[in-house]
Amino acid sequence: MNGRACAYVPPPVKVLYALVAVAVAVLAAPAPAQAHGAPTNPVSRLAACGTEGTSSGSAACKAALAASGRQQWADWDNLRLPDVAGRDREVIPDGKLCSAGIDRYAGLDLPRADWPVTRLTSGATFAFAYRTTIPHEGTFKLYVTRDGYDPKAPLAWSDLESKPFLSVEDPAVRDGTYRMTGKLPAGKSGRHLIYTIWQNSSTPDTYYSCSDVIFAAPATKAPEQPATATTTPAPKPAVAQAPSATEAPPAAKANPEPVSSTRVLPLIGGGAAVIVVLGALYAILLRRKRR
Ligand SMILES: [Cu+2]
Repeated sequence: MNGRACAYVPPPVKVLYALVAVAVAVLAAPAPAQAHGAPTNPVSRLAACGTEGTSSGSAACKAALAASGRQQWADWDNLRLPDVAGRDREVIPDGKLCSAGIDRYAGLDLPRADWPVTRLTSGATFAFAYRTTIPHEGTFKLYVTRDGYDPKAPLAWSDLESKPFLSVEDPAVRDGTYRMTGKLPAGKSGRHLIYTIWQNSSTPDTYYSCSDVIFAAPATKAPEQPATATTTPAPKPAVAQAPSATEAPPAAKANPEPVSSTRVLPLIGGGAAVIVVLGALYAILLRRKRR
């Protein structure tokens, strides 16, 4: 061998170099955000159609999965783009707002009027819920579609009102869900879409979600109308229960499970027992006084 042999690197050392190079590349790359989240009340298309939603069998979800070339959406919490930094309208083209232009979610952009829908009361105070699998810091901005919105036309940026009707920075997380209380847009009726943008401050990501809703006019009678939503089945009865549909009403926030009548009854029974005992004590006291 001649002098050039000194450049020869024995195979085990080459492997070591390669491993070091890979390790450096991995460490140098920005850490990808772990999971993530999606609106569950009003439920987003992806949360409703995903593996943790209960609408994946609906016609809309089936069509959306097919159009995305997917069997299922286990990654229902992962609709995000890096480094948008508030330039949403520049980065995401019209017609692709619901997928944020990401191919594996493309079917979410299908213009149809039978997406799983949440019924809301226009102008009411509402407890918005955004499930989080791993929390991030950031700001949620919720936009509603303008009057005259057509669910059967591709959704364009110009279909949204220019300003969010709700903007919340770092809301509290309870039971794995961001909770935001706010006023629903007033003067809305019929089918609309709520577009949620969650721009992280603790990661480079922004999350995008489309939630289909139907606004009812506020009831003129019925004071104390609770600001709850019912996620109704889109086309068929067995379909559209979102994760949110199982959430307890605001009065029972401490309890993540629905308060069933079988659990309420013992409470009532206990209350009755207390009243009986108090009544008996009172009767005894009265008797003593009379003596
Ligand atoms: Cu994440």
